Amino acid sequence: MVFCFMHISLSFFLLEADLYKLQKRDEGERAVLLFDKVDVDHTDHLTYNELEAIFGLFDANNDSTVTQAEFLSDWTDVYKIGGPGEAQGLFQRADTNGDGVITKDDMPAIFKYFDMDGDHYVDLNEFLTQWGQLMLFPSRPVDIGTVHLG
Ligand SMILES: [Ca+2]
Ligand SMILES: [Ca+2]
Ligand SMILES: [Ca+2]
Repeated sequence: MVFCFMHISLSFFLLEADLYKLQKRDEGERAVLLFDKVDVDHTDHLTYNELEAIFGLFDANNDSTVTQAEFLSDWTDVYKIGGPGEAQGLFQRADTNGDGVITKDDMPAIFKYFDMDGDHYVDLNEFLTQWGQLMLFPSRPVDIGTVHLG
């Protein structure tokens, strides 16, 4: 009985560890997939409109406004990019004017963040570099208990 319990715990632990490794390994790949999804003309750089389309992916009801609930549910359930704490931190970063939603008004600052050399294109290197920075420092620590979905 005890052995059985230990075995189940160990299996669970290994599964968790595998999932964690998978997530870590796929982080860069996920970013590339996201990039490719919106780089519709396959020029390996994103224009302003193409970068904006990334945020369109999270606008579930197509009202041109990405709410925190839409962002969290797409981030964790639809695209399975990461966990809710990370998503909440990123949402706060992306809501550059702090009005509680991501809209076209936030895009100029977001584009400027990604376009490191200011040539009005976000190339794959810039995208991966800045995306990695966001993942390393997803905003200030957040209290997951304050996340209310739906
Ligand atoms: Ca929406
Ligand atoms: Ca905003
Ligand atoms: Ca650039």
